[in-house]
Amino acid sequence: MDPIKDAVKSAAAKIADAATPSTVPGKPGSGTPAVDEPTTPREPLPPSPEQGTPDTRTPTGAPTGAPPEANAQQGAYLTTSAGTRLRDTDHSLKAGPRGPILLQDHHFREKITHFDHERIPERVVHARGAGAHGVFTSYGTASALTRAGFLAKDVETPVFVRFSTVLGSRGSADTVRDTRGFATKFYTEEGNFDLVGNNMPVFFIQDAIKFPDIIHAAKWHPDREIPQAQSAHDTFWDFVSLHTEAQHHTIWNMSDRGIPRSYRMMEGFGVHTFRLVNAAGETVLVKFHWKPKLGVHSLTWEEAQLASGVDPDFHRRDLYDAIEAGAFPEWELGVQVFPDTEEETFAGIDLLDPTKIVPEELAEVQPIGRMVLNRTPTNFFAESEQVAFHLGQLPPGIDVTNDPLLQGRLFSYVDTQLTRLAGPNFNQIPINRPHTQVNDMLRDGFHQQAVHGGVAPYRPNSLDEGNPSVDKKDGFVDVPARVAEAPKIRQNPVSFDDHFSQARLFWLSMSPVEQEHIIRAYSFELGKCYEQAIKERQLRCLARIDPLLCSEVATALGLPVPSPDAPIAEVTASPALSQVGHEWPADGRQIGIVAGPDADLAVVGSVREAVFAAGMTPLVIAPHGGKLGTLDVQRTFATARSVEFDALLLATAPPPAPDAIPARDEKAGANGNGTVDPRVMLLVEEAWRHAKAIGAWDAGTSVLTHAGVAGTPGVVTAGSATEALTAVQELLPAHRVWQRFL
Ligand code: HDE
Repeated sequence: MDPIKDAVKSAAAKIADAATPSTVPGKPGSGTPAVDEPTTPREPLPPSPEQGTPDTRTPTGAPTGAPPEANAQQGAYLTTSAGTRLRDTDHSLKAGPRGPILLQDHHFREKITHFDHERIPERVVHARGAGAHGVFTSYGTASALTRAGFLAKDVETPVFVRFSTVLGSRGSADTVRDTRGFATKFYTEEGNFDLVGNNMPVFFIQDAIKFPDIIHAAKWHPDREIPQAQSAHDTFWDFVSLHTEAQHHTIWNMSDRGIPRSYRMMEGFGVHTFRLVNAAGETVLVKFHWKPKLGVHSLTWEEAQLASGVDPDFHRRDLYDAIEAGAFPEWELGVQVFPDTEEETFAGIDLLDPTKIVPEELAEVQPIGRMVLNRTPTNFFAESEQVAFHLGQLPPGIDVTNDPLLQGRLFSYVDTQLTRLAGPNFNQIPINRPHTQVNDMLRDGFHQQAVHGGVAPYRPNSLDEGNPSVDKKDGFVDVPARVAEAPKIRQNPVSFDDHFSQARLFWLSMSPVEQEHIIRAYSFELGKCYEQAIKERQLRCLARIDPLLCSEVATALGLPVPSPDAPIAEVTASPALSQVGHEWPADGRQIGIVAGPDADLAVVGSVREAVFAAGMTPLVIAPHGGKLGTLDVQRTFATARSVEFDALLLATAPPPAPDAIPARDEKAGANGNGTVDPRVMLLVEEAWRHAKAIGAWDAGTSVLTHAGVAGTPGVVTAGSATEALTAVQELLPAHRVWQRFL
């Protein structure tokens, strides 16, 4: 049995008798717009089927029973914010048609005043991000370790996840080289649990007091406010080369992990060590890991740069489109478990040092549950922007350790919301409302949503007959961990002094092609620095990590190769850190299909449906927009760039289209051979350069010959569309045709 052939056959049958072939994601609204302006009053449109909203809870966590639409605007008519219907919102109230606007125009003033205050401060870090709703299902495998109810067997917990970059402003590009945030809010029945992690398991600093320093260094220069959203500049390298505990995180950023292909293809890490406590009061130390179902994959550096211009919303769009297409992003949550000993070390690794990992080969990641993201937000601001994560939101059964980075974060995450969300009541915003009863004795403050009853928000009280009580049985457990007797001192443990051994471990764990990418990343970033002293200082750090890495980057910079000023650490590699050499599902991948009027359009239609049937998204690329026969065109030769596609299929060799002239489209200036449209040639060359699978049939195969790529690895010259698609599908699980990079 051949599933692709079957899919092609059944899709072909479907196309033959159906008027509604599958549609690609990206529909902007839930309605169908008419060309003429609609004039008949109607109720607001419902959300699109893939959209979710915050649960309809009161500010104090009670279910309201209202449908999700109750969160949104009501009624068919335009009103003031106080609900009065309006006759006109197009003209201000003036003293005659040519007169000044009257101060009495309360509608004008309300409309403009509210508009003037639409923006709130963006996050100090992680300003650029995107969120989605989902559900976490626990396997129960952690229930012996923790009393947390949501980790008991088969318990389902709603979640909201926000992914982000760290350095850029809200409007910056998604695909810059940076760490990514991976913050999850579990709405558990014992209160919200916020697991606020990153896509890298280590951090730049060991002590929270250094956070403003690293961020001031990594963000733009304060005089010119450049560069935006990248670390390739003097202040970043100045800091990390001096404050060498940053070197381990820095090499992660310089690796392919710094430019993920998709949020769906990122690992997540809690970074710090946490303490779990079970019903018997027994404790273990753990590190949290999110493992993506689709594997960990990255863009190439050139793709990342192109995407920043062609589609700055690359990761956002990918997340939303995947959910809309039903390719729901999925992760397994796992823990590395360590005995809770007095030294708080494992295999000689200090578990309180957030610049260190414990290799998975030493402590395997044990799966404890599965998260599926299945709804996009209905309103970006209300959900992704107003969601407020806080490390201190922990359910009974999960506690913190003395990691000095974690300890500082426990302060910062509430503090920052006071400005960003304008007051202390941010947990009453719909997306932050717990899905359980709230009785907190916190009162008043800006934007208070609750109407608190009673007269005694204090304890002890008798006037409210003792309400609220503390719960000595099931309440939050502060584990009575021992604190060693010690002087009060501004100092780190000695074990924190090792800044290079794990940077070397990471380097040694990479495949040759990944090492090449790291060399190039350092060369690019340091090459963008102005000051030679900073480059020389960073080269000294690289000399402590690896001689080859150091000498290759020094050569690129045109600088002498320094000798290490201390012996290079002897470490064992951790193969689990490499992204290459595994195979993963290709769900939600985007397949570009080059077609034209001369292609066999029935076959193109069948291929398109087969791609859908395989859980991926086909995008038809044609000389012009609109339709090719009965097929909808998604991209034109002028708008398509290879970065959007995970693989390319060619159904024909389209001749130059009428707009293939450089004055209209500069891309047409490249690669013209007069036979094939030059933009198609560019598409193929880029896809080839980025090591993507390419398949062609019929006249499409001649494009491969013209481009000089026929017969090279991962380029399929096929006798039929089915053969081409099958071969490309076999190549996709490896993510790229890695041989092309060697
Ligand atoms: Fe954060 N971090 N952080 N951070 N962080 C914030 O909180 C902070 C750190 C992380 O999608 C801020 O609400 C300090 C490590 C994510 O809304 C702020 C320190 C890790 C997000 C803040 C750290 C993170 C934030 C900014 C050093 C990975 C985005 C806005 C002690 C484990 C959450 C906000 C979202 C956001 C402070 C270090 C992850 C200012 C002081 C380590 C994913 O409170």
